[in-house]
Amino acid sequence: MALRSIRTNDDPVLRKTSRDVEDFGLRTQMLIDDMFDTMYDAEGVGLAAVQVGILKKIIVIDTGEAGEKLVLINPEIIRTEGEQHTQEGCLSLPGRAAICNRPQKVTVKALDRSGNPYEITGEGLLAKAFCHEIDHLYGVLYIDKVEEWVQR
Ligand code: GNR
Ligand code: NI
Repeated sequence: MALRSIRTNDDPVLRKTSRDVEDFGLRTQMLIDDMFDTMYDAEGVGLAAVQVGILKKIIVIDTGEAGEKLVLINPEIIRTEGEQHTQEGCLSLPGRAAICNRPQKVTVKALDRSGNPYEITGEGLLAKAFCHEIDHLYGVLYIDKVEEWVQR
């Protein structure tokens, strides 16, 4: 169990583009484990490596569905459907929340933690998490897409 510190607010790393992962060795495995530890400790539903200062295209997600502990490496959105206008927050932007427009259903193509390709479709919160985390890989934050700020 190892926690890494989450980069916040105007930390410039949050605006950078992450690089493709080509190595699935021990350093990458350790980073993924630390990302899960850090995400659960912070009570988030997702985390991108850039949020712990590592510019690699690695995402972990757990929205609380049974058995769901997702690792998405070099992910790409290949299909979307519908819209949802729902609340969003970010561990890197504490104390704020806003309504954003995201697709209701999203299919992503990615590599798992062993480097094997797979596809996954999510709806609702999972679809929103896919979009939010993939945005992080390109330096995009939800505050760039706010429809309405939520008072909190
Ligand atoms: O924990 C998180 N919750 C959340 C809620 C609505 C939309 C997106 C998210 S992701 C966020 C964790 C985070 O900042 N991941 O990058
Ligand atoms: Ni975030």
